[in-house]
Amino acid sequence: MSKRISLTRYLVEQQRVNGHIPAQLRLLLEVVSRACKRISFEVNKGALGGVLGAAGSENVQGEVQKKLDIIANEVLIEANEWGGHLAAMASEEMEGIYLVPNRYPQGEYLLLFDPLDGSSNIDVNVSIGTIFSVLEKPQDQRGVTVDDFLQAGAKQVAAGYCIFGPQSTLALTVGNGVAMFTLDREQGSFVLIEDGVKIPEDTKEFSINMSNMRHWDPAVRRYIDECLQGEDGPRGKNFNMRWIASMVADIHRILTRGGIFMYPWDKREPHKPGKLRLMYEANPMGWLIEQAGGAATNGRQRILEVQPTQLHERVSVIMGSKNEVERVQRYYAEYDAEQQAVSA
Ligand code: AHM
Ligand code: MG
Repeated sequence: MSKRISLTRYLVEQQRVNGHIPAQLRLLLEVVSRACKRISFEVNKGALGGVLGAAGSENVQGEVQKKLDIIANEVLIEANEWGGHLAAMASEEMEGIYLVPNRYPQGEYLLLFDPLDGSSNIDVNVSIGTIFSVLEKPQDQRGVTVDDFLQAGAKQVAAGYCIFGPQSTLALTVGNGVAMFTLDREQGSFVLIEDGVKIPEDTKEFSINMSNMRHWDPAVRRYIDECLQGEDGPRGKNFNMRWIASMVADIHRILTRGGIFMYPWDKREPHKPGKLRLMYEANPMGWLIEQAGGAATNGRQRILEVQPTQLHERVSVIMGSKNEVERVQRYYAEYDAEQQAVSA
């Protein structure tokens, strides 16, 4: 039998052998993975654990919270607040930042998470997941404020997600490629299933909510129109479509077999740059995708270079197989150039 490598061993190797992560970050990622394990067990109980359904509350963005959104948020906070690795946390489900109480030791990191992404899928037994991102606390003596969190995605020191599907699988990057670990429920530990994950540069699969087609801008319409024309169109090949409505599940598929994922700006709420959140969704997923050889853009700028101006900032998202993402970016550039020419 081939040797099984646990997440614990992988992290120790990242610290000792490759010198890639400090001990504090390794320990923090251990705690996050333990929280993911607990969330996985809660998700698995479903109706038997009384965890399904709405909680009767709304989060800061006015979205209905599910019981499991709240449970997952609490699990992540409880697991992380006393460990001594963190200074503060921020969550899609909380309005402000959560400072580690001063009765606990303070650490040097900031943890951001979407405790349970794909909430609309919780009650229908479709894959959902936890997404997380780790930043360093800026080095000064002040207490932590929201401003400390407003760092571009390129500053992340770790990012990942845990998908709760037929298997619970954790994907992680510390800037040294992407590794995936599946939860062995009998042993209670995450076991390495793939290291050096690579996304094919080309794809025949796109992922977008087609019901929003009439609201898209012309660059996105052009790209999807061409895909839909298949062999008879300019792309000269047939495309397949998948939309799970859980970003974690769509990105997991793309890390596994390639594809392009898009949740672009659209006209329904024109003042918002997009639906998805920069700090909890786009940044961690964008870094994973780049670390696996893919690309991530908002159409006009690399996602990891977008400077956040608020905690719950939203962003237009286009990420996945490199050549397809670059094509969409080119369509944006061509459209912008046409518009400029018209107005000149
Ligand atoms: P959530 O974090 O509230 O679950 O929202 C994010 C989700 C993504 O996982 C998914 O890609 C998208 O929203 C689906 O949106 P839609 O229902 O508009 O297709
Ligand atoms: Mg969510």
